[in-house]
Amino acid sequence: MPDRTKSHALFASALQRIPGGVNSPVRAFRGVGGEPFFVDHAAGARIRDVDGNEYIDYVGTWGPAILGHAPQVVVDAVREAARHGLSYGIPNPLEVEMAELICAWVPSVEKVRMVNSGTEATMSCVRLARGFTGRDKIVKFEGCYHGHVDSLLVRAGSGALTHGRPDSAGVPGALAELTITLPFNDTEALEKIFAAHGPEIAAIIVEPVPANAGLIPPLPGYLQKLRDVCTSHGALLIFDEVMTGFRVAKGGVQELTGVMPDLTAMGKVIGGGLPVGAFGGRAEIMDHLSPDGPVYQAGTLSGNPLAMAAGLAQLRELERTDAWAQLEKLGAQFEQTARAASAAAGKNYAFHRLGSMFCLFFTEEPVRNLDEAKKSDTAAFARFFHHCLDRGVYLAPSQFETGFISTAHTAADIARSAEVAEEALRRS
Ligand code: HOZ
Repeated sequence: MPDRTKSHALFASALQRIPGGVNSPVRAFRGVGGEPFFVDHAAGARIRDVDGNEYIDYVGTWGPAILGHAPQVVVDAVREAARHGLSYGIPNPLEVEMAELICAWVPSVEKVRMVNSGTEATMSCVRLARGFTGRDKIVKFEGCYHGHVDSLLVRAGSGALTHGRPDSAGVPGALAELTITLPFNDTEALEKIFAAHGPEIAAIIVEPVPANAGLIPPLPGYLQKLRDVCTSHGALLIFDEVMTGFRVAKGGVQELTGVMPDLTAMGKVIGGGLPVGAFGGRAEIMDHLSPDGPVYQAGTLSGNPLAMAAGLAQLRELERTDAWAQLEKLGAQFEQTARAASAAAGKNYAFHRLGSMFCLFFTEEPVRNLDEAKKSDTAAFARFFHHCLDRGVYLAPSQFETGFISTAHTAADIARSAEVAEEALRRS
């Protein structure tokens, strides 16, 4: 096992002053046991800890690092923007550029507002949907995670699921009661709930490809079904494309499937590694926002010039290099080697991939929803995770997360990772 003395000491200090020693629970390694490492440096596909251990990184800061860590073009853009000032609290030209780019790329978005995180984006979508429709109930899906929004921390995925708290304490029962949860990919359950509560439902919010209970593709026609149900009952369809947006295609899942939501929440890749989110949709709905409309939403740092510069630089680089084609190629190689490694280790585990996003479920049964994802052998996953980490391959520290490939990963990185994974699978 690599020496992680300095990380251990830092974690001991962190535990004294930061709850759980981390600023976001998924970093705490509770789903796999042990302690997180502390980062000294990250560049390209590699991350180095404070003890000098180096890892091929498939977490990519949970999605944003699509060009790898600290791409020169983004670092240069941030440096240049900083020469002009750090925050203005009054409009700057980069906000207009970003809004125009988003509206050009994301098919359903006619107007957009910038925020500082994916959580703010989904929270604002929910409030806007309620304000626009005059209805209170929201439908979400078991295992979908939309950030730590009160109304959405009900049967939630990601860290809430990993740590066994899908329903957070501190969310008033009266609010949670307005959130209806359904199993993903279950058309019958969907129809039943709309038959019973249709006129009260403001919106369905969904990750069009759920990526916070592992990665779970929608069954053919399911997203269109969500669209149709919303349309016929006067509810809005909200796509949470915080993880998939700008990653699986220039215009996200909506571009790939042709299914158009009314509102879209965005984040991660859009910020180039700085704290950025956005939400947008049909102009008629977005115009309900203050100062034009009655739905209030605001932010001191929203549209921050450094964040806009970083995001624009990253998005333009993706377009310039047609990165999505490269990511698909790398993803296909990753899938082929991962499946081969799994078979060689005598495990016929479910492997899901969408472009550069992937998940290996430690179950040989099909995974179409949260209950099926939970059949995974999480103890075997934990052994697998640590074996990989100790040999220099860093995967998300939970079975219920998704891995990310960046354009900085090479064929050699992927081949090496597959070797490590095969050995880890044999032992797990
Ligand atoms: N949304 C991220 C992946 N599930 C996790 C980010 C976090 O909670 O820190």
